[in-house]
Amino acid sequence: MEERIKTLLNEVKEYLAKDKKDLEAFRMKYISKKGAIGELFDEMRQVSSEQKKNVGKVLNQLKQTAEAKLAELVERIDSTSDASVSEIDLTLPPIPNEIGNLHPLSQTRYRIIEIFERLGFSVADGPEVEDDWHNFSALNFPENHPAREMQDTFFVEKKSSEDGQDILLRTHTSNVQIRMMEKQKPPLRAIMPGRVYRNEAISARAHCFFHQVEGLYIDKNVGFADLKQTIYHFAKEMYGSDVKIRFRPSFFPFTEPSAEIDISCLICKGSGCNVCKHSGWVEIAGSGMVHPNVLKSCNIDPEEYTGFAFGMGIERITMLRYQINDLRLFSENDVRFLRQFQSII
Ligand code: 2NL
Repeated sequence: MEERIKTLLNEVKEYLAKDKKDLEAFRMKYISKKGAIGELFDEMRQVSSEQKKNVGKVLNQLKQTAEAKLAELVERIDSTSDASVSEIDLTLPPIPNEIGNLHPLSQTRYRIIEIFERLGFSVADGPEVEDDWHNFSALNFPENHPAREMQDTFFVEKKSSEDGQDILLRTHTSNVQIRMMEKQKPPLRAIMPGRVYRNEAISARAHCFFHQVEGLYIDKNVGFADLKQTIYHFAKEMYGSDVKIRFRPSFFPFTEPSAEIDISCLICKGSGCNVCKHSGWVEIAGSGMVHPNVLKSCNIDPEEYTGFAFGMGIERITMLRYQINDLRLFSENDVRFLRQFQSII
């Protein structure tokens, strides 16, 4: 009998219960009145008096062990009674959280927008597939201007009738300004960021598409000094307050007078390096006073209103900002390049 009790003791100690059903089975098998322990107590009556003391001792031990085991199993199963919880292994290492970041060109675009918004400029957008009028004619490009040639512009559809128009991929975002001037009366103050296309062979310095921000300010009495001060403010915000700017005479069909804008080289601070080709200056934008013919094309009276406009390449500004030397990096989607621009935004 002592042997049977010891076997039961081991069984009890090693009993595994995974749910309430197993728990009830344990209680029925060992602890209930008709269970194994109860039966052994009944049998105690037949045990000889000299053995009673020993057998009684181990039997009581079995009873206590079984009751303690039951209490332990009840507690464990109650605390994990929600089946779904027990399936989650909290000790597993977490899946790494890979945070992405804005493309460097987007970061620059947002910074440009932020600066001009605080000067009261709104942000406007327009179509990338455009007609000849909004991309060329309204901007005072003569009929035979070289920019209209196939080798410079991507044409989507050549005009099919005398009164039809060529359809093309816009070569600048000026089309958005034209559309705005056609629709709204001055004062107008807006910037137009967007993608533009040119039929160029792809290299470190040229691509068949790039990004531009153009700006337009039309009102009564807007002069060249307003253009200069606006650009100077922009340059200081973008590149730091000790930056210098300079205007060089230039030509665009849509502005008169026109000027190219340079900033003092950020890399060598004017002493000469590769970036500024040893001149101490780098070009950041083109600008000018809106040509009277452009205002007339949009039904704005050039005797009453004047305005300035400017255009800059977002790639160029980003390359200067981060010292990037190959334009192709922006469109190759190589995460080794893109991850270097991880920031809080
Ligand atoms: C450059 C030069 C420029 C403009 C863009 C403009 C637009 C209208 C009327 C007059 Cl609707 N001008 N835009 C003016 C001067 C320069 O861009 O080098 N861009 C990258």
